[in-house]
Amino acid sequence: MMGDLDGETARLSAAGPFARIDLLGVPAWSVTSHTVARRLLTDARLVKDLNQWGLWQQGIVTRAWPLIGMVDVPPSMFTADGAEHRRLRVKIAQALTARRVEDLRPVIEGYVDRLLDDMEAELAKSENGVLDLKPVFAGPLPMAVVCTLMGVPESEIPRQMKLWKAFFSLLTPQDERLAVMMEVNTVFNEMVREKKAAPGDDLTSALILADEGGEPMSQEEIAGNLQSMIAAGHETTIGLILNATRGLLTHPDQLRLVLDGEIGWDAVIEEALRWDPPITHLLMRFATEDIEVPEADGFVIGKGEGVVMSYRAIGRDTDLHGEDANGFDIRRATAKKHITFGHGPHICPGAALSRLEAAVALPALFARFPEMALAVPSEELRKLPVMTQNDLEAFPVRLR
Ligand code: STR
Repeated sequence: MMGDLDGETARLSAAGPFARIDLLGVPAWSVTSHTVARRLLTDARLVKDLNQWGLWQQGIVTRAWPLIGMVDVPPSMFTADGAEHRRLRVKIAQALTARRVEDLRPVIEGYVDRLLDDMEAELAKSENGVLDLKPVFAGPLPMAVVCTLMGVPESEIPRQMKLWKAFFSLLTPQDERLAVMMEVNTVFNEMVREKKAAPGDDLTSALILADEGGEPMSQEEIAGNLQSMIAAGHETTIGLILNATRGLLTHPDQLRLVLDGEIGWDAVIEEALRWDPPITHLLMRFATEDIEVPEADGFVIGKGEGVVMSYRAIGRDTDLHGEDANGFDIRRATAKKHITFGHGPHICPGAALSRLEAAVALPALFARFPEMALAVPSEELRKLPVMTQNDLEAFPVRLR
């Protein structure tokens, strides 16, 4: 299922707005239609609360399931519904302001320049002018940025990289994955305690302080939010930077338009988000009652069933994007209608930061290495063995 992503997306879309899927032995519905997804993402009968899942209630899904880390996680904005969810999101909105994101611009520029300098140095040593863009550029940037934002010390970065890699990989033995989840939770609970004692100018401290007014967040909820944000804030943006770069390198005519200033980087970023989203499938929501979906000819999601948002298929919905939805086209008029960041109450709170990182990183990369080209055919780029995320094993490029 995972090797051939285009094939998987095409098969799902061909099955209709709802595709019956098998998630490593567990059945669920995959939503592939833009309209149906938008409708369901604002339907209060479809919830994040794991206890509403029939297969979980019956003990058929347990902690032994390899994807359990996507649904059975500490309480946070990601797992909450309704009024509880609003209580948590208000605190996030108070802490992760547009201002705090914009203040990161010089930080991002600094990291990008440093990574590009290091790449030049590497290149001088290399014989063939080929480097893997992932470990030297796309990989380190988002983790460095999200750690700066959250006030996670730089010394912690290598461990976080290692933990999340193991968390997402399907090759990780399950007992190890469960240990990783515990370790992550311990780290963030510890960090909340430390920042409470000695607050800094960072998001973690702002979250703790946002706690002062209104109904407070528990220590566990603050830690849960932090680990959600570090997971979401690094894995996904790596995918955005690499997938956008891939789109441009495989469409040199479009790259030309961008480098000549005829089309803006924002158009590149939005089309990349639509065409090859960093998230393939978002797990999971559960129906608290039978839900009839008029937009899908009256299809009924049964009470207790699980629903997955298949954002890659949704981005290629031909009803919205036309018959050439599989193609990368930065001139596409419908590109910015994509819902790759979700829709409704759970819409990604980090979207602006992710767009900012891509908007700084991509032009700087192409300005420094205008002759950059893929060093292997695009079809040979291998996906990581991860079911839900769309991230590559390696991204070899010839820089000169
Ligand atoms: C990872 C494990 C954890 O401790 C908490 C979360 C909640 C947020 C999740 C995150 C997860 C996995 C990656 C997600 C993120 C929200 C957005 C991100 C799903 C389950 C995406 O990949 C879009």
